[in-house]
Amino acid sequence: MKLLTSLAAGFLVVASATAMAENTEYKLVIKDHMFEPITMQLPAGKRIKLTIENQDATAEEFEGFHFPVEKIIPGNSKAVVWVGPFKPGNYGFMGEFNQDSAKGEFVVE
Ligand SMILES: [Cu+2]
Repeated sequence: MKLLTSLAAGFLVVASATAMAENTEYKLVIKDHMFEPITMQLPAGKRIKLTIENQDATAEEFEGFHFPVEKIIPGNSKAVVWVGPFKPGNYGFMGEFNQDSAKGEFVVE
């Protein structure tokens, strides 16, 4: 009986963590000095946990044009930044070390 109870509790914890992840966690990849995806849909009014995975060998700096985030991500590593809450609209960002190719946009609805 005790075992069943703790299994059920464990399941509930996992289930709520998954629901939370779907709501607020997003991932951007940097590859060949470009962002994937280039356009990312985000919900308005929420803090967004954004994991940026730099698959290139060289460092990149993630920077928002109209939101105050600047983060250097070394080559072949990941970093987490928090963005928002945003009002609906479009918010461009770039990789400052490769500005010609590394461009993207959040589309917030
Ligand atoms: Cu910068």
